[in-house]
Amino acid sequence: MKRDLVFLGSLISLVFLSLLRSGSPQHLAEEACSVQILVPGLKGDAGEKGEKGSPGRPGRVGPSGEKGDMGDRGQKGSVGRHGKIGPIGSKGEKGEMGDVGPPGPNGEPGIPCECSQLRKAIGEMDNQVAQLTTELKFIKNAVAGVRETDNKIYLLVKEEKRYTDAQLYCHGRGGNLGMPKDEASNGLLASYINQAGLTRVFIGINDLEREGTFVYSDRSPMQTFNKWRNGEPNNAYDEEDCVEMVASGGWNDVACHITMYFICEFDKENV
Ligand SMILES: [Ca+2]
Ligand SMILES: [Ca+2]
Repeated sequence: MKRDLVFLGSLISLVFLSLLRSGSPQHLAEEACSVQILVPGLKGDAGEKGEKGSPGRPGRVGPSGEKGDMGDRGQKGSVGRHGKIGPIGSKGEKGEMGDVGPPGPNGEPGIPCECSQLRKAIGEMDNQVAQLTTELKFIKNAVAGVRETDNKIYLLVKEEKRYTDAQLYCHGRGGNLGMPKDEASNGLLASYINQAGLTRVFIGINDLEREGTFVYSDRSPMQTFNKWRNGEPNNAYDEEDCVEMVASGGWNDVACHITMYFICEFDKENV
C-alpha cells in the first residue's frame, strides 16, 4: 500500500514535468526551478509504532487543592490508662445524732468519801488564794512607787475603801493611815497625791471618839501643826469624823462611810 502510494506520487510528478516541458521555451528556466519547490509528494503510509520512550522529568509542584469535605468519624478508641488520684474533697456536713446507746454496766463500789474534810480543805485553800491575791496586789502597788523619808515609807493605795477599812488595810500590813505631823511629811503626801493625778485621799486623822477632838490614827494627839482648810473642820451634817487630804495638801473633815483611795505609812524600823 505504502509503495503504491509512492509510486503514484512519482507518476504524477513525471506527468506534470512533461506538461511543463511542452510549454513555451522562454519560461523554461523559471519553471524548472519552481518544479522542485512547489510540488510536495504524496503523504506516505503511517510508520510503525516506535518503542516506548524513557520517562520524562518530574513536573513542577501544582497549586494546593481545595479543602476536602470532612471525613467520616473514626471508630471509638480503646480504654485509656487509669488516671491520677484527684484532690481530697471538702468536708461533708455533720451527720444526724445517733440513737442513745444502752446503759453501761455498773461500776465498782467507791471508797467512802470524807467529803466534809475535803470541803474544808478546799475552803481554806480558797481563802489562802484570796489572801495571796490581795498581798500580790499590795506588792504590785508598792513596786509601782512608794515615797519615803529617813524613817517613814508612804504607800498610796488605789483601792476605794471607807475610812475604817482603809485603816484596817494599813494596820494589817504593820502600818497606819498616813499621819502628816509636820510640814515636810504633809508636803510629801500632797505631792504624792498630785503625781498620781488624784484630788483627795483619806489620811489617818479622826474625831471618832470625841467630837471636835482630832487624834491621829495611832491615837497620838494632834500637836500644834495642822493644815485645815478655811472653814474646816466643820463637822457638816454632824457626821464628819474622818479626814481627807486634797491635792493642795489641805485637810477637810468628811463622813467616814464614803469611800476613796488612801495612803498608808510604815515605820522603816518595822518594815
Ligand atoms: Ca466630827
Ligand atoms: Ca468638812
